[in-house]
Amino acid sequence: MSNKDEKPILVTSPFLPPLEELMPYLEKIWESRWLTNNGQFHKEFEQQLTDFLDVKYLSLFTNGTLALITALQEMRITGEVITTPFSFVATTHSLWWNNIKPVFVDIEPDHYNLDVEKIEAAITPRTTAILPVHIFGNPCNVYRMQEIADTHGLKVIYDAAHAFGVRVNKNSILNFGDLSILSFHATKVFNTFEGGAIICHDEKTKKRIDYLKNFGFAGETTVVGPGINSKMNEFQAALGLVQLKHIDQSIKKRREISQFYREGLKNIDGIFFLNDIQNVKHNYSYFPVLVDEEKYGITRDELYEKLKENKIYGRRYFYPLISSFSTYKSLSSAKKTNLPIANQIAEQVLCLPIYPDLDNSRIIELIIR
Ligand code: T4K
Repeated sequence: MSNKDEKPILVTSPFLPPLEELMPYLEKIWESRWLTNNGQFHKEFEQQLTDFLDVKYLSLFTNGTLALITALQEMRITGEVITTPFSFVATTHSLWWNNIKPVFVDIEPDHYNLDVEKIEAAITPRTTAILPVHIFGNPCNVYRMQEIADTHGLKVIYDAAHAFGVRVNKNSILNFGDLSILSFHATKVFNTFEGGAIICHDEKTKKRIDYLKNFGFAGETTVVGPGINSKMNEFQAALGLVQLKHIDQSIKKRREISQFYREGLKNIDGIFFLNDIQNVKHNYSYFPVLVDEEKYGITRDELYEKLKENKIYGRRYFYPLISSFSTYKSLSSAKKTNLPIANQIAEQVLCLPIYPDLDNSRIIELIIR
């Protein structure tokens, strides 16, 4: 087959269950005319997801960004927050929406997460929290992070948008820190078209989060704060219930595709990829590689273009760094000299396509040649 006839391969392709599995749920929604505001499917999905993820309390949201913004509000975070520049821009935007100053700290070169050993130097009297990201689903150093937070009296809110189902030493990654947020966007391992959640560890906190996502209502006539509307609707919740039946299989297939990539790319000079970490259950949400121009012979951007010419659309997540966007680049912590590793990784990273039914052999062949 000529290149012209090849079907494009995008960086991801959302998993969708067979439509007939969803239809009975839609019929129920149509019958009941209960479309949103803590409906039956919302209740069921919230409970099933809490059990599936092995967490204590979880509140569903309409997307991950509103979950992040609300998580910061719930903890009453103000002043300065230490965060990573190597993430999707929504992480830092959630601070901006709360009038909080982001303070960027560099990442570590092994898994591209916030470098815990560089956090203390960035703490000031105005620092109130740390907002780390389990980037590409790889866990941050959660134990050391907590030690630092405890020493300095800081909250930790994890952006776990990539970390659905990830476990460390058999414990859900979502059980660390004060709060964690998830995203169920179309491009994520687990999707409800759009969607998200906040995970917390006690009932009172969940109650307040539930008020905040519903305009601050704590009863028919009581408003306890300036809440927003970030409720998940019944359609999203119904889809979530059906998706949950397929998620284990879906992650298993992603794992096989990751292994195939690793096998195929292992002897290529100048192409680096991440291996599984001992005692971590991964979700294989992304397959980032680093391109070393000197060893591989062409730059990351040249490889990106070459794949594109062959209708393979990898993505340079997360380039450019958040710290280089106009909203944030004037911050003193955004300087390149403060973030050498993040700048280097952002120049070299390319996320290769990964999704359950992908045949990645052509991608590997193109990278080898
Ligand atoms: N924190 C982190 C660390 C995040 O990564 C994200 C979101 C958030 C917070 C915020 O969570 P949400 O508010 O989104 O729930 C995408 C997603 O829009 C975004 O959700 C995600 N991170 C980010 C990493 O990726 P783009 O700008 O790359 O999306 P887009 O439209 O270019 O799509 C990417 C690829 O996926 C394309 O090749 C096409 C394919 N695709 C996309 C959609 C929407 C499909 O095949 N079907 C689809 O429906 O941001």
